[in-house]
Amino acid sequence: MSRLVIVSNRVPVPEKGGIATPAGGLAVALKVALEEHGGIWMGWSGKSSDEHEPQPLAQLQQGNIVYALTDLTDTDVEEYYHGFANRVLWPICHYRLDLAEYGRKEMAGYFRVNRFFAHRLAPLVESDDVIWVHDYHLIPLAAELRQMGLKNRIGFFLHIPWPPADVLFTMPVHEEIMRGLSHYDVVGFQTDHDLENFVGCLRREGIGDELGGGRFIAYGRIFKGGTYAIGIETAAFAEFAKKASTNKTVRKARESIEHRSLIIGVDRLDYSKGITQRIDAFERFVLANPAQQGRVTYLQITPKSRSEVPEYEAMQRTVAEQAGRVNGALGTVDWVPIRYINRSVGRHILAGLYRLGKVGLVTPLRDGMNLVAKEYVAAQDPDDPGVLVLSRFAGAARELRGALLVNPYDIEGTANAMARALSMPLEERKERWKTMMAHLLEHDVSRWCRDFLNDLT
Ligand code: ADQ
Repeated sequence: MSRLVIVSNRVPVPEKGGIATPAGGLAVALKVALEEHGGIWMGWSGKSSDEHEPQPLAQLQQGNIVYALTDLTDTDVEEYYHGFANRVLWPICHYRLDLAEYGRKEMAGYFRVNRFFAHRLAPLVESDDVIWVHDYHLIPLAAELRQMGLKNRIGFFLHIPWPPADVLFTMPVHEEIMRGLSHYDVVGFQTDHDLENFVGCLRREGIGDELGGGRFIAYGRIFKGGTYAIGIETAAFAEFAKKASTNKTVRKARESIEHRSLIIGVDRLDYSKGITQRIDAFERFVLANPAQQGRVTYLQITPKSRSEVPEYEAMQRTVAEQAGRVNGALGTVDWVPIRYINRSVGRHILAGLYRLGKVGLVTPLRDGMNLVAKEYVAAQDPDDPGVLVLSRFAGAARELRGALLVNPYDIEGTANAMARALSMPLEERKERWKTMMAHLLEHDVSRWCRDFLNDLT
């Protein structure tokens, strides 16, 4: 394969000695692919100013990889990033049309910034480079690059869900979004449900159809559409978790839990993650199982995300108040039922904490994949694995058949699953874990990357 050009909204620029933390498997896998082929990783620098003309593209060379970062103007960030990407596409793709806020300015800003990205990227691209665009911020990028005459292979991968036609079509510019996708050579989704929804969108308004063999036609263009479930760096993460048991923070956590069983939840603070429903379910579980009072600790680690957005600030307060209320109602002088932590923790510590958890609670209302579910499984002790309680609305539920699947809207059902998980016999836990781990080892993030690039090239 010739050079690879990756484009994503944000870029994990390496710090001295490695990639900036927190470095998820995704950053690592893409960096490996870039090192193999040489190339460019382009995106927003995260900086903005009130200047009309942003600074020239900053380029940082590391071995055979160039990191190319562009600043944006304050207006761009407000309209493209906060406005359209996060207040329209994010809620719509998570089936929350009640939360979508349409504004003509924001929609125009989204397409304008994509055009701007294309103009900054095009001069760096050579004719046989392969371009891989990531996620919902950049759907119209291929159309803009084609407009400028680029004939390169261009692929797109959507990390979040793709909604059904009735949800997508509430968005005034859905037609432009669908048209934008048709300019790629490969359009990748996380699961078969997302792909089905996409086909439904094509057919509903007679925009296009499936041609068979994974090929699609829309707006007169033929492209490939497929599912590429993203994975984690399974073997490395398992090793991480094993070693983390000697880590000071992990040891302290283990000691502080004492004889209690640990239930663990780890999520970015976002309404899609179902955190308030989960706390309700935990409260229900404790009330319905008096024998568990004082014998279980629920640790919820939730770093702030997008904290500059007022809705997220409000969400943070709501969750903190809710955890406080449950602790006040159920706690005793020597037992705090919920420990709520509002910050990011290092990956090795996270791995160690997952391993301490008898139950991993991953109950998003809707999620493209959910890597936490996969990390929890990979971190378990094979001789005494914990149980994954997983929302059926996470993409990961299509693969992790050994999990206890729940409907996160059904508070009582989720509470019952917690009780079942905590009382599950060792043999059953091992059996369930083994099937999930075997799957994750085979379908890790490197394979995801290879599969997508094979189809694209
Ligand atoms: P996210 O919505 O961010 O990703 P997820 O897949 O769970 O969701 O990934 C979160 C990552 O952040 C995990 O690797 C996790 O370890 C890490 N993380 C979470 N809380 C942390 C904390 N407190 N400290 C440190 N690290 C923490 C989007 C989509 C998902 C999709 C991914 C990848 O929304 O559905 O799975 O992209 O495609």
